[in-house]
Amino acid sequence: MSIQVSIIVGSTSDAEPISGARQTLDELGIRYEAKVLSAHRTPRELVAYVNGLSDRRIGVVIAGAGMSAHLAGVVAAHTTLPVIGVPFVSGALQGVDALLSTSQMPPGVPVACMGLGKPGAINAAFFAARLLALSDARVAESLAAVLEKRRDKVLSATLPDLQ
Ligand code: RP5
Repeated sequence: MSIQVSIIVGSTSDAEPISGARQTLDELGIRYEAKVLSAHRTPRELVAYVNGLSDRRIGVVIAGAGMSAHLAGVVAAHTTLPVIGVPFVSGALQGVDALLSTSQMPPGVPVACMGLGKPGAINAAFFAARLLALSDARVAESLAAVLEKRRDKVLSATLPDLQ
């Protein structure tokens, strides 16, 4: 099974929130590689890595960053692969800055912006699975199985007794 998703984060300090995407891709049986590359601190290395992605048959990029968060936008500017951006909570503005810069891309350079932090990272993995499932029956089956498990969990849940 080949690597289908590239995950890029701007810093090692993003390890906790992006773990949501990694765990979910593991659960879905989708192989990925994870890189730390920054739009600001390692711009040349980021672009060199992104330029090599489509030749490697990688289908989707998940890019997560906090603060002014130009990562997903810069990735989208250098590839025509679908790019899913995840804004992380950090710094004085607690993610509002990252949310706005990830979502407000100019026309022609789309980034699919998820919600903030770990829940957004989990949804990034599910969104990547939906994209891959369009042309990969194995991913479609595994996505359906994971969603069915989650459905069963909700249906078998009960509220705790009142104290
Ligand atoms: C962004 O700035 C990173 O993605 C991270 O979320 C934030 C802070 O980075 P560090 O200063 O912790 O490396 O580029």
